[in-house]
Amino acid sequence: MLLKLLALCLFTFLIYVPIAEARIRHYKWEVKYEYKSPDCYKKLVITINGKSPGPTILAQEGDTVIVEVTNKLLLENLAIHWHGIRQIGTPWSDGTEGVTQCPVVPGDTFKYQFKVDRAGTYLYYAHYGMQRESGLYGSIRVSVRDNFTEPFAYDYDRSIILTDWYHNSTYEQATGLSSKPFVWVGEPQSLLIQGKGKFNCSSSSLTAGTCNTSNSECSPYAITVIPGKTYRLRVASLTALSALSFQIEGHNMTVVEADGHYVEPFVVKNLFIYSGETYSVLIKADQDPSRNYWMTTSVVSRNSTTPQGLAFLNYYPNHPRRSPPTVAPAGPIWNDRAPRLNQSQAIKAHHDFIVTPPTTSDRVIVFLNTQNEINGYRHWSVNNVSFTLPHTPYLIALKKKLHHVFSQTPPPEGYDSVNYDIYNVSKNPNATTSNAIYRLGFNTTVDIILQNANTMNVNDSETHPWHLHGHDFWVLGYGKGKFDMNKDPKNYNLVNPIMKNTVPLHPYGWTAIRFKADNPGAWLFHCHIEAHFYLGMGVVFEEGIDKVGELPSSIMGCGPARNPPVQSNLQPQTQSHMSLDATDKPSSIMGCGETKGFDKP
Ligand SMILES: *[C@@H]1O[C@H](CO)[C@@H](O)[C@H](O)[C@H]1NC(C)=O
Ligand SMILES: *[C@@H]1O[C@H](CO)[C@@H](O)[C@H](O)[C@H]1NC(C)=O
Ligand SMILES: *[C@@H]1O[C@H](CO)[C@@H](O)[C@H](O)[C@H]1NC(C)=O
Ligand SMILES: *[C@@H]1O[C@H](CO)[C@@H](O)[C@H](O)[C@H]1NC(C)=O
Ligand SMILES: *[C@@H]1O[C@H](CO)[C@@H](O)[C@H](O)[C@H]1NC(C)=O
Ligand SMILES: *[C@@H]1O[C@H](CO)[C@@H](O)[C@H](O)[C@H]1NC(C)=O
Ligand SMILES: *[C@@H]1O[C@H](CO)[C@@H](O)[C@H](O)[C@H]1NC(C)=O
Ligand SMILES: *[C@@H]1O[C@H](CO)[C@@H](O)[C@H](O)[C@H]1NC(C)=O
Ligand SMILES: *[C@@H]1O[C@H](CO)[C@@H](O)[C@H](O)[C@H]1NC(C)=O
Ligand SMILES: *[C@@H]1O[C@H](CO)[C@@H](O)[C@H](O)[C@H]1NC(C)=O
Ligand SMILES: *[C@@H]1O[C@H](CO)[C@@H](O)[C@H](O)[C@H]1NC(C)=O
Ligand SMILES: *[C@@H]1O[C@H](CO)[C@@H](O)[C@H](O)[C@H]1NC(C)=O
Ligand SMILES: [Cu+2]
Repeated sequence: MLLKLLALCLFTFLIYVPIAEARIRHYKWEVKYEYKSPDCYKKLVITINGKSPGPTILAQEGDTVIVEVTNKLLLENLAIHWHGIRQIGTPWSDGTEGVTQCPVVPGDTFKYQFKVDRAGTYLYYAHYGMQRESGLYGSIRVSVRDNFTEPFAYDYDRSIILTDWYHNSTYEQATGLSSKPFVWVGEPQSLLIQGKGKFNCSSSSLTAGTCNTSNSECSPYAITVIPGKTYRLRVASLTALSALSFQIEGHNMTVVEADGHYVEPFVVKNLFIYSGETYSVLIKADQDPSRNYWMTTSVVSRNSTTPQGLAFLNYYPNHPRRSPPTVAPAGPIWNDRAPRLNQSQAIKAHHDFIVTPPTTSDRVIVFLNTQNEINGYRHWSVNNVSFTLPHTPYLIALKKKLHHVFSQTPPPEGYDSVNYDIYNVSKNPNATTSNAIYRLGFNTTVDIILQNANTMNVNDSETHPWHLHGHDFWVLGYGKGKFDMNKDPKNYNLVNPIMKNTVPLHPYGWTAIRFKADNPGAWLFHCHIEAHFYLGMGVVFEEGIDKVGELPSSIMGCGPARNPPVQSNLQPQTQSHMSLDATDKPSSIMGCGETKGFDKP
């Protein structure tokens, strides 16, 4: 125990270096596998400094965050994505393996450095294969500038992350998904709230010692509240598969923030939340204080067998482990789509914080979301193309003009909307795999229409949460059925659209978004469901590659020789600018495929 504490002290430290207003938040993380029992079932979990969820990054708007990550996974590569952070001027720190960097190989230390330029609720997690669902994730909470007043008031600020949890390893899952016949991952065994859930250990035949409901690691998560106080609860979802409904028994929630943007407040009894989304809700501890209340998550959009996720809202001074005297309220009907679409449409920018979108766009790309088969292997695709990552990350390939390392045939801008029946099972025999990308004119305005369709099962269409790296986009609208290019754009919300980085595509529906291609780099846009992206549901956008600063050469490559020692005496000038020509650049994004040893001094 003492040794563990000492190790923690050595690896967990935080330095505040004041530079005028902005500061540097410096973290050192050690990532490894450990046996944990988050839902009472013992399995290997990826931890950061011994924890899953990992430490919360606390910063203030304008600060620079530096995270030095040491990969102690022994046999597995690593990359960490900073979800919602646009990485303006630091596209090499996006942490997207295959797009912006080579993986961090076991034993290596990688230094991520970026500016958190906007207050809000963000996330981080592994972005290598399906690694995220092994437990490497956490919150980033960026507070407002000192003299800034938010459009709502609260007494305390809390963060929770909602996940789903599988007992099979990512290796077992990836093997099944990549096999013929296809083995689907199935519904998760549990739902976790801030890394804690409860599996019914007696419900299946388990080896003795692998599942114990008395294990303190799986006692329900509790948020303690003081009667009468108002809490800002930052709720995020990082599920591998499930769309969720989050609810607090007896307490309404006022939605005030979404993906780092202030929302025109509205009250909900339950919050629908999709993987990759973050919300802040306000709750008032104004109920009978003599008892505790249930906080629940329930799967929606899938006919799931997974039991509800349970946590407690603990009214002080009741014991935090004291179970509420009631039966946990059931979630909404899983296949009732109307309230989900309604909530999506209800999210508008706060009237004092509207960022007006450009009224027209320069390019419209339609993405038909389907499930396909290619040579008998199951895939997910957009416009019949199932995306694969090249061996050389795009950012490096593009910057170094290594055009032969990925397909130069432009991917389709749309699909045959006249003849395609989105309600019927489509076998899509012509689906192909490709690693081609969309090249966007720098600073142009781009519209993306996400179009949903039937899967390969009769009467089945999934919810796909789409996440864009490097940008926030305006959410112009949602609709049912097939998007009508002549009619639907007339109803776009150009008045007060919310800006987000993750948006759901509802079953058999469409979602329209708009963004400015003004952040030089290569950016992934993908479904946030682990298995769907793993099997091809994603695309990459390139914009302004010529404006990307010289890619780092000091840390090119994946071995320690190409990883120079980390500078400890960071110069305020260099750090606060994060400029493209700074000398302290992470060349550690290079070092696999053809970039190995590239530009080596
Ligand atoms: C906020 O503080 C910064 C520096 O701390 C100052 O430059 C700025 O003028 C202040 N803004 C307001 C509105 O007070
Ligand atoms: C879990 O892994 C086992 C192999 O260990 C495999 O037989 C089983 O099909 C997997 N289950 C799912 C749902 O993927
Ligand atoms: C757990 O599973 C057992 C066996 O299926 C069942 O009898 C019991 O009711 C379950 N317990 C809970 C809390 O669901
Ligand atoms: C389950 O865990 C409790 C608490 O740690 C322990 O007392 C008990 O012996 C364990 N049961 C089994 C079957 O391992
Ligand atoms: C929650 O909101 C509903 C509808 O506005 C209202 O009827 C109910 O009384 C509210 N509940 C609480 C506990 O405030
Ligand atoms: C949902 O699944 C259950 C079995 O788990 C099945 O009995 C039921 O018919 C399904 N509902 C629908 C609407 O498909
Ligand atoms: C739609 O959402 C609004 C805002 O949350 C709510 O007031 C209204 O009751 C909802 N309507 C339905 C039919 O769910
Ligand atoms: C995808 O394949 C289907 C079925 O073969 C076809 O109807 C559709 O037009 C194709 N879409 C594209 C973009 O090629
Ligand atoms: C689905 O397609 C099949 C043939 O591929 C056709 O027989 C059937 O009528 C279609 N169903 C609907 C609802 O359009
Ligand atoms: C598949 O593609 C080939 C040539 O590219 C075309 O002739 C054929 O009609 C396509 N089939 C379908 C079902 O779309
Ligand atoms: C980008 O476009 C806007 C107009 O939409 C223009 O004001 C701005 O100067 C452009 N920026 C660059 C870097 O070209
Ligand atoms: C299709 O599925 C929906 C829910 O997903 C269900 O409400 C509906 O009854 C189903 N229709 C048929 C024809 O099975
Ligand atoms: Cu998906």
